[in-house]
Amino acid sequence: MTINKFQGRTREEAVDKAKKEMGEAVVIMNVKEIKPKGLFRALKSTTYEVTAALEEKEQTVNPLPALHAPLKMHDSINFAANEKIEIPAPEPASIHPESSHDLEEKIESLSNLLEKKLKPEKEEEPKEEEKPEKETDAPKDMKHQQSETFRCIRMIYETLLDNEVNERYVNQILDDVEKNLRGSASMDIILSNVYQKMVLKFGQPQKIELVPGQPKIVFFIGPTGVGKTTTIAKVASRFKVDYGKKVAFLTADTYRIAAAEQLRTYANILDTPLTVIYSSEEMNAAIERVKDYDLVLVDTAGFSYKNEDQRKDMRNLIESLDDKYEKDVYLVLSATTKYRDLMEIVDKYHEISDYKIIFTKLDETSSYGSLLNIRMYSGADVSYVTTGQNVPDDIEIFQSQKIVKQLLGGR
Ligand SMILES: Nc1nc2c(ncn2[C@@H]2O[C@H](COP(=O)(O)OP(=O)(O)OP(=O)(O)O)[C@@H](O)[C@H]2O)c(=O)[nH]1
Ligand SMILES: [Mg+2]
Repeated sequence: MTINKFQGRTREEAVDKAKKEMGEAVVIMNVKEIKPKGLFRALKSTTYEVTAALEEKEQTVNPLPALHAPLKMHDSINFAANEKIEIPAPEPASIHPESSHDLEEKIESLSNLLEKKLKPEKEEEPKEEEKPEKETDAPKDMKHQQSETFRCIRMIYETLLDNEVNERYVNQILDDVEKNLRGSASMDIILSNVYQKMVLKFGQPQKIELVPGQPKIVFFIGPTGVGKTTTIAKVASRFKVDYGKKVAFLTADTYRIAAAEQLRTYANILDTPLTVIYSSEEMNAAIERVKDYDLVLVDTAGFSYKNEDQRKDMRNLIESLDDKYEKDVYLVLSATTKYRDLMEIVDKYHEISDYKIIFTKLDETSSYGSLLNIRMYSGADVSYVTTGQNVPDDIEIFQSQKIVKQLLGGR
């Protein structure tokens, strides 16, 4: 299979280009609308990017241009024990390095945003009996500052609730911040405290770490249709194409007829071995055959958290992995799932194994509150997030700063 990307001013133009270059038999796999960015975006128009594939008779695998897209994954921040945010120097692979300047800008833009929200109340003409007396004295100034502090905290409280952060966690965060502030504080200080507190609550993202000299085995588990297989393809492409590692696929998803075929398509594209496994013995034997590989990604069947039999099967499979291998289990969750359901899912999947979380479909929601809720509820580390259907582009290492900024009303 050959995959290429084509751009045009309209969908049709992009599709025509694909057909001209790859022939009429080309299959359009995805159409992406690219909105102009930057200062002069009003002067630019939207373009369209088409991902087109062509199945060849001979299954030769070529290095795909689509898989050489610029690297988006990068590390986020480190935390020092004193809860100060420490921003490391950008790694060469980072294309969006965070700097302390960025952080200042974020706080400033958030504080401008809140300022605007507070303004209508500020400009309200005070009632006759509330009008300040001419001569101001220190206690009154203090009172005024305290009420400003209170209003600012209230605004943050409402913004977080609007973004579907659970009230229990909003209270927890703001109580902590209030304790730290001990009295009145400026909006910048309050915001910076809330921001830091929330970033800390999210913790450091946990990405896949390879083990020298042996394959790392990574299981992807989770409810149906959340994006496990697609995420595996994205991760595989990053490790294989961008980092030059040897990657193999196993699939234990033998429940659906098309499931193995979906992964086989990606295996063909990436020229990666795939083994379908029906038992734990087959799993260990298949891993033995790729023992000189760096990474073995195990796809599993999605199932309802209510299905006890499938939960048991999954636990048995994961537990029966030969002890000599290091494993990671990633629970894949859709950011569009209701918080109440997510709570049940994280609890039930805990019966299977400890896990790190991958949130998918961030592009399909604008309320990211459940990310924080689930992180605080489950205590599990967040690792990656996915932001669309495009393989391999739409995945990145979880960046708490980005999400916290949005939860506080920034965009
Ligand atoms: N919008 C959006 N769609 C996604 C994302 N990740 C996956 N999908 C889509 O979600 C659908 C299901 O993806 P799969 O990878 O098959 O999900 P799965 O968890 O393997 O599903 P089962 O194996 O059936 O349990 C597909 O249409 C994917 O393209 C994402 O980040 N954003
Ligand atoms: Mg799947």
